[in-house]
Amino acid sequence: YNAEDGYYKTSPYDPIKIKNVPLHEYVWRDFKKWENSTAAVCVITDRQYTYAQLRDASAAFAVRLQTKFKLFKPDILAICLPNMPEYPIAALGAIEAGLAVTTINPIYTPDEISRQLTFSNAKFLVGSVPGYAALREACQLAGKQIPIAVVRSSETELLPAGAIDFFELISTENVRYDELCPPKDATPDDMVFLPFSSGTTGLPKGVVLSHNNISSNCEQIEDALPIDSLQFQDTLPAVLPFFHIYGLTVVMLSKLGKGARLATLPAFKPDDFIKALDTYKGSILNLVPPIALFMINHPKLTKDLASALRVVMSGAAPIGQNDVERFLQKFPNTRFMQGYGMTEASPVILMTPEGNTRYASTGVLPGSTEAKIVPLDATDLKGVGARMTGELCVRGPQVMSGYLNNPEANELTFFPGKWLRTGDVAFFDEDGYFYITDRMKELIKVKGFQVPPAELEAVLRDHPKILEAAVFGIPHELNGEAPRAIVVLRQNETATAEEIAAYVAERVAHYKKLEGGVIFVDEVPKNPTGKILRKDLKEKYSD
Ligand code: AYL
Repeated sequence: YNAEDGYYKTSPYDPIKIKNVPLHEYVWRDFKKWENSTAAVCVITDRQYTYAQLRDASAAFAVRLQTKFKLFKPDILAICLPNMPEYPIAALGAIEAGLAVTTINPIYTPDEISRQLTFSNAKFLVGSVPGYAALREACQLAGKQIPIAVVRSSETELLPAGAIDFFELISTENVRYDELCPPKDATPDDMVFLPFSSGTTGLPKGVVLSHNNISSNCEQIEDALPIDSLQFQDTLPAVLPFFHIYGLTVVMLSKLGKGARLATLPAFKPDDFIKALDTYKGSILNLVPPIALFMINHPKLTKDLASALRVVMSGAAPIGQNDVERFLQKFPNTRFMQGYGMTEASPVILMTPEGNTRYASTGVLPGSTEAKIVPLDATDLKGVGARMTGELCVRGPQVMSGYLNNPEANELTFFPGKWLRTGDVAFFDEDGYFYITDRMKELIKVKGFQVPPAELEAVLRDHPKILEAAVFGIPHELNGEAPRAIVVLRQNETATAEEIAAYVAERVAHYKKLEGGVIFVDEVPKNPTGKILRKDLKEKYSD
């Protein structure tokens, strides 16, 4: 307790050490220990890289970004790739060249991609062969001429016309490593990643994460993991997309720092996923609740098939306590952990500790992290004590400096004293375990992915027949939530729900579809200043 903050919680762990080194150096810090072991293998094609190969390829890419393309700090490189072994080469190579990386969802439509290219002002793109046409179209929409390097999934796959061969850029032949110029005036507080998140309100915004933000979070994760839960050459089926902060930090960067073997999957497909557990002997697994449900319910995926699996960690969306119990009944030799966090915090804010059995809790604060619970109707910003609910606010070395070029959003997102507002409702118990009970922000989560209502509302408003629209989430058994729209048509217009849903589906990535349906109404409930009353929406139109 203190006079300014009221009650607040500190971490049960020792403080972490801030590393103050560039992120690629941090990730490669112990690389000698496992240089000849596999760093990443593709579950579909079996192509693979050892740690030495991965590191050399990244360095070669860094050299060529600088010498061939004249890219230097503070330029931004965009990666729009499904998970594959080359993903970390592109990311860590760009970072070694002194660039920052913005990560784009590879299933985005050209329109969605073009918006992120515009916001981030990216100067170089790395994409896949199947994704190349969409990238070209996105560049056109954004009015940009950006070089596009394309990763072929094999030496025999053809390079599309106009694309640069990524394999040439990472070739270690004839590369002069001494030509690499370390970025001038670099500091570990410089931006290293620019993922996008809608935060508590509005459209997606660029989240500025620094070298120290990410390496701190990796340290925090590592300290909070039970001793035997991450061993050298543990295999991690990497099915959570690397473009999202969960896949990026928790799966890719933190595990490459520890000598794990990433078994990459470009998408979630039942047979490939089972192959990663069975043939590739997946031993630790980060997942989102729908994948846990899949594992519980799929008859082919037996305990014996997953016999190598020691640790499972779920995050990015709530999972029911009974689902955790059902999971453990089917896979009794697997430890089940949970994590909670957000893009704005690199992402981990809470993790269940060693030996946890409180399955309704998302855990305790990792090292050097503090939290307070601010009552929703508070006039001051003082934290309340155990078992009182309110908005969870956090601070720590993993928290972003802010959104890129967006002082208004930053003003809304931080309380004085650098407290990040999570927009989640929570309480902590007597032992410092936190429980997330609700989400007060407008964000919808489908399979752990962000679906910002404001984005769908903008798409709907562009429809010639629509006057006004509002979007909110309704519960969905498998995906967690589904977006539902209420729509006001223009005078004398008629439309069907299917027609509106199809219009949206054409323009957004498939998980953002109006799976929760479309309801026609006479007006959208708003407050006197014209803000949509989202609580009313949920109450009135959720049935
Ligand atoms: P973003 N339980 C309930 N809600 C959650 C949880 C959880 N375990 N984790 C995330 N959320 C919701 O930026 C919550 O509303 O980051 C939060 O504000 O896409 C929002 O999702 C943030 O969404 C891990 C593994 C953290 C994953 C993550 C979350 C990354 C998602 C720690 O170990």
